[in-house]
Amino acid sequence: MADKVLYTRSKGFFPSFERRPGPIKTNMHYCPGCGHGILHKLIAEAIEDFGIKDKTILIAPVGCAVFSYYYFDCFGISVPHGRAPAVGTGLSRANPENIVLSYQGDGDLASIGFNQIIQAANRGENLAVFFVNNAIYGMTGGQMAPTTLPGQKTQTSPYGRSVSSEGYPLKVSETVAALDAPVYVERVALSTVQQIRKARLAVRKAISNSIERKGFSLVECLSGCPVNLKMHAKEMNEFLDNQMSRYFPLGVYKDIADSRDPLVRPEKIFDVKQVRELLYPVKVSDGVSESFRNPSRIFTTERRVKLAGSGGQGVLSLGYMLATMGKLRNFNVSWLPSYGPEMRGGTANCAVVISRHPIGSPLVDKDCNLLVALNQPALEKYLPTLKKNGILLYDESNARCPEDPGEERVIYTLPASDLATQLGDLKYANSVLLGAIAVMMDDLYLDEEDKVDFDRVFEEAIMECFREKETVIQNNIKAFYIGKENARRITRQG
Ligand SMILES: Cc1ncc(C[n+]2csc(CCOP(=O)(O)OP(=O)(O)O)c2C)c(N)n1
Ligand code: SF4
Ligand SMILES: [Mg+2]
Repeated sequence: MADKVLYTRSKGFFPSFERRPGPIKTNMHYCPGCGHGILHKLIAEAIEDFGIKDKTILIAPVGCAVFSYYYFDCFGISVPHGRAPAVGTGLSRANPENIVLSYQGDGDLASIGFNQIIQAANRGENLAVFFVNNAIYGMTGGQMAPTTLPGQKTQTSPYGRSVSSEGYPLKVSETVAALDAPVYVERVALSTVQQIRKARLAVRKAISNSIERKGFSLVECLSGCPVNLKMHAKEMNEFLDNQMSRYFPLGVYKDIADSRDPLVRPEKIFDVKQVRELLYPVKVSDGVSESFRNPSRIFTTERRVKLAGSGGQGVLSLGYMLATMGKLRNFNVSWLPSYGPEMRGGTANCAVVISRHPIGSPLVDKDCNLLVALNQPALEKYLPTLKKNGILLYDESNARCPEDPGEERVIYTLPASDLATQLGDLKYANSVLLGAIAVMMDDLYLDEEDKVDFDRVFEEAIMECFREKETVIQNNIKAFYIGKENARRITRQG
């Protein structure tokens, strides 16, 4: 009698899996008894049975489920912690044919990404969300999660979660179901066979809602993390079915999909002209024509500038002054500061783009035309991003001229910090460097008529940036002219 194969690998999975690297060659990425494996199987089978492999995008979170991309044979994308609802929104709106599955842990969805999921649910995005609630941060070794039970011991709550200190566990299904937009919310448990069968139906219901474009569905899965909870399989199931289910009752919290019509979103716009008209209500020139608001011949092509140094050196204001100049002379400009810990004495940088045309990207990570380096680390880090024939301007009080500056670079320098200190305050170093930028522009870009105008525009930019602080304005203008007097072009390679 021929063997009858009852269970086999779902075609929603790859034909073969990479094993987890390490000494034990048979290990998978998930620990034995982990709930993620069970949910993976339920989703993979649904993908196969619905025949949607070619239009399904599974968003892998930060957390143990990031390993999903080793297993699922559909489209996949990894996103930053908690950001699956935002990325999912983009994926589903850009192409409503996409079936977008947002797979998230409790740390990912209920902690760092809680606002994201609530907003996406409230907008009724066409997403099927699978929320794995294992009451702990599994991947990072068992820290307390927003869903950790009262009294539950974790690495970061060794005496048990105290509700008077850490508050109560977040009830995600109840919260999402209370919103108007979501169409389906159910909480299931990945424990006994009976519960897993219910989970299987819930997974299918959420995916079928997505296929029918009914909007937002969420399936919360109470799931085991036996390794971090230090339980064997039987204990783990008992924990899920008795303790977790008592706090997080299982069941359907909302199911109104049948009463909703399929979502209709605004029509997609692929026409470039139409997009431009919407994005740029003020008409800007498509090319360098007589009608351009700045009739001068300067900057016929886009100028991309990187300014970098240490926090506190005025790098961001220097970039801002430069962008203001462009703005004052009717160019399109962008100024992109890099904030964050860098503001506290580390490195600081910003990017400025000045263009006659609409600016595509404000990032200046490569093909930089001008690098202004206020210290040595900034010079070394960003020199490789400078274009061939690009211009380097550096503060020689803090940085050395590179021995090999690369292909045909034009180099300007001056001791900006020393000159500023002589002027009474190191913080004027940025305006001293602005003076050096003026020299560089005089040499390379400006004709006689423009030169006079540009001194004026530098002054106007300083005035606009330090508005109403008369002494500061005067000192910065003074610093600007000191920079102009002292800047020198030192070499041109090649
Ligand atoms: C922005 C950011 N913050 C913190 C981390 C560290 N981190 C990695 S996984 C994780 C928690 C994951 O827990 P959960 O979402 O519950 O997934 P599980 O592993 O339990 O399935 C954290 C905090 C990170 N990778 N990125
Ligand atoms: S640490 Fe926990 S959640 Fe992560 S794979 Fe292991 S059992 Fe699963
Ligand atoms: Mg977790």
